Amino acid sequence: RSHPTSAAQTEALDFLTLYHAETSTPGMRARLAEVRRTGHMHLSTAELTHGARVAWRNSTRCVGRLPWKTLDVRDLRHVTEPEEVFLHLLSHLRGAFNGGRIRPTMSVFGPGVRVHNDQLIRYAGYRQPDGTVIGDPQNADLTEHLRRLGWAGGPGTAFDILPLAIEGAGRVALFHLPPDAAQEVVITHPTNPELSALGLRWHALPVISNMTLDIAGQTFSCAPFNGWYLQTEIAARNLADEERYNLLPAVAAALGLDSSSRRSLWQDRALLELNVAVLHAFDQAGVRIADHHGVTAQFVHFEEQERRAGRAVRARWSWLIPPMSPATTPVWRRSYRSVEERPNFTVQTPPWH
Ligand code: HEM
Ligand code: NRG
Repeated sequence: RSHPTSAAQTEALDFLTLYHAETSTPGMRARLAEVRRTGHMHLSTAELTHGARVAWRNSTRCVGRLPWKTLDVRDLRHVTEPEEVFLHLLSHLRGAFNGGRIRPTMSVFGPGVRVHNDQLIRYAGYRQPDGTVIGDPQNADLTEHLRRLGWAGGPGTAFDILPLAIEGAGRVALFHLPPDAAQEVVITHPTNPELSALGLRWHALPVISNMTLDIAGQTFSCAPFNGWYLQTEIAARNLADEERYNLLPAVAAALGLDSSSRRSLWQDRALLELNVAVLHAFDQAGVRIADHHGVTAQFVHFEEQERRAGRAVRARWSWLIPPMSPATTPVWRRSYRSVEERPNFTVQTPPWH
């Protein structure tokens, strides 16, 4: 006989229906009956894999969703000890980097596991007595949290890679990334040696590690994932924002621009050349990176593909438009409904809150 259906069970049955319909896997009736009869469900690796891909497909803030079916999912739900988690994160980083031919990858760990860092590769932000920050100001709270957990601090450059705080089996432990796992690209400009001499760099992989994956009513608190960067993320925000690296004045000086009048548009010129430099440097290094014209054109293809599959595309327009020249991209003239569907990801509250 069947148990009464709870909200969690409805989620489970809905997901199994979607899984069998979208993957043409036989045996749906038996699987649904089994879950109804036993009242719980263990996701198979195939179900977990499809669920993770659909979570990416449903990510309303992601403009890079066209290749959602190619996500490589590593089923590590049996792994809960921090030392073991770390070793698997190293193999994730190496396999995803893949010599620069980046592979979208996700690792799903067992219950109770959590990474305190919001991304696997992040730069320290050291608060100074005068209120300024050396490094990435966005990571100042994380940096202080890691210090409280026992980290002695790094050499003090603007680009010190932070250790990882991994929680699992009821403990928190710190781990240091070897250079080959935390690949970086030195930012050079194709024609301006002064800009190249600024000593800028960025990490090759964005590996988001502070989002909970929700599939079929089950949550996975450690499921770090990566694709490749879009150059505006690095050049128009991380290096340019006043409350991040705030480098537009230094870039303008390197370009010899007159920054005494805002109406010379020196900020816009500096921004443009910094974006040119990031694309040039990643291309030279053979590390995959998207540009905002290509990725938005791909997003339009994604919309067409989804329409052909009979699905509605949900999106947040304000996240899809790039932070430079947005009106030159096809997304500018389109509009979207921002409904959150499941499977999906949700942001965790930082452990120091
Ligand atoms: C957000 C691009 C792969 C899930 C974003 C954003 C960009 C982007 C530009 C906005 C980030 C921001 O404004 O801070 C890309 C590109 C990818 C890619 C070029 C290359 C393959 C992925 C993958 C996943 C994913 C593999 C998950 C499996 C998300 C999510 C967000 C997001 C959940 C929202 C993050 C947040 O709330 O901070 N993506 N993405 N993306 N992407 Fe993607
Ligand atoms: N803006 C953030 C990264 C957010 C996600 N972006 C991606 N995701 N490209 C930054 O570090 O600049 N991805 O999975 O590829």
